[in-house]
Amino acid sequence: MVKYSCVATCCAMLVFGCCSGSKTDLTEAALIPKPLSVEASGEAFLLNESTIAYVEAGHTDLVSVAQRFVSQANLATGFTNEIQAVDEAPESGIYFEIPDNRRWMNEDAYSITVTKELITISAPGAVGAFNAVQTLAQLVPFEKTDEYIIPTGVIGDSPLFGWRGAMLDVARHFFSVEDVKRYIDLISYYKINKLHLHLTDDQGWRIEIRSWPNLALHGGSTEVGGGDGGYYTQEQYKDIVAYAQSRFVTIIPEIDLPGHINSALASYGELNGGTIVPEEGRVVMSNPVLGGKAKPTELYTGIEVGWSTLRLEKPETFRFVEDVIRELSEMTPGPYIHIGGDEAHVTKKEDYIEFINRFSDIVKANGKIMIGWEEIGQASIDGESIAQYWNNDEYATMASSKGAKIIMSPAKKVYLDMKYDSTTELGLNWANYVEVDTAYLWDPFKYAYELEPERIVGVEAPLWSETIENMNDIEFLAFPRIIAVAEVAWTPFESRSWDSFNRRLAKHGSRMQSLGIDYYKSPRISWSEIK
Ligand code: TNX
Repeated sequence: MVKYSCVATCCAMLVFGCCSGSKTDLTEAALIPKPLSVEASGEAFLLNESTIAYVEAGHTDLVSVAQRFVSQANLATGFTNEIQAVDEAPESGIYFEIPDNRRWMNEDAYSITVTKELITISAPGAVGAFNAVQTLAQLVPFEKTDEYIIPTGVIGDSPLFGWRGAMLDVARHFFSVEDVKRYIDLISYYKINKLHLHLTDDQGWRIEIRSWPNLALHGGSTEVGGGDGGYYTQEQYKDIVAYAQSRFVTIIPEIDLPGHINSALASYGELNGGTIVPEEGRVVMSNPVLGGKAKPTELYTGIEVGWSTLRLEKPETFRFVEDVIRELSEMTPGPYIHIGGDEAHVTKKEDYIEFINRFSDIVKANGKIMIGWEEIGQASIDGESIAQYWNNDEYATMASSKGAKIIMSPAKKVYLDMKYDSTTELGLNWANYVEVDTAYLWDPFKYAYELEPERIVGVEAPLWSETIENMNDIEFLAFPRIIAVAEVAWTPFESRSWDSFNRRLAKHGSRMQSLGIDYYKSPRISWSEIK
């Protein structure tokens, strides 16, 4: 009897202990991506309406980071916390500092120290402080509650990769400035810091180029399925870039060359290098051999790939490329220009190599770093260029052996346009079905064995838009897989486990719901365990 009641009491204590304790146990917090180190001290900091966010005086860039915390926490709490600059650490509240006596692993690193009275966010600069804000925002309970308890302890954090990317294809279907901004918000919550915009493809040209106005006006006038399409004016593009910058996200613009180019060939026939119309199987070539009137192609609204090409031998082609890269470089403060380079199946191999070599010179002349899909490994690229692995080990290995850096976007793992399983309505499945665990369970350094690990600079998850038309579709295919990829890019493989990720992601279900994210309720995640 005695024995029994003891067991019962102990069980009750364990259960009670676990649940009341978990709120004040920092190591139990569902943080994604998983930080480098978390130590708990078992007490509670109470966030309320009168909590003040202090910023170390003299660091104006920290003020906007503190503002981001206040507005993100507001989504959960409804509070409008005040921000003040101070000369030294306060006794209570939230304090943002850039200490000059500490060494950091990189600019993304940060630490958060939570005591009962004070939360101190330390970082080498605004980027690290912004990352800290994303972690802290995940510590603020998302469900409405009387007490916003933040567990005490210390988090020390730094990412595996500086390149934690997402790609959005705005060419196959066009997405509004508002949609792109929302995507930036959602990915930045998970510390993704690069947004690659696939701005042009056979079906649409989505960026205003003032020296070649017909590209956007005509080339942007439709999309897959024959809808209205659209394009960003230069002002709108700059607005997207500035919005991204305020979330510490770098925009990487892609102009896909020399294939995937029909929207330009339909706008300016003189660029046409002999394009095979997919449905009809006939070759359309403008300016055949000895002159003749330039003949633009028809606009295209299907989803075949690899059938269009620029014309190498015409001077107009490089005038076009120079003008486009120049205008794009002028409106892009970030250091990168992506020139595509994929699936140029109707470009002769020697022409392809010459194209890429010349693009590389043009990008460099504009002071930018060239990125291209893995196929650019065939050209004379060097250590300054970046190749984006997607499907072919051989091309990527050629790039890495020439010294190029590599971004890992294996289609079988991180293509967000792949169906989750055979029942998923949206998406394609040419590479794989990609469930959440498939997107999570891989090591970027070991995925392609021939690649030299030291060349790998990051991970990026592309979302191609052949089958998606609106923001809900984007969210359904991206979430929650993009969250898995965010952790793959931030946390070393050895420190990750599917069970832990599954448990933490389950708790992000209510958070995604509150943010209005139309996410896929994967049966592989234990959503029912949400407390
Ligand atoms: C391959 S990945 C492509 C895209 C398609 C995608 C569809 C790559 C560099 N090219 O043109 O949209 O597959 O999954």
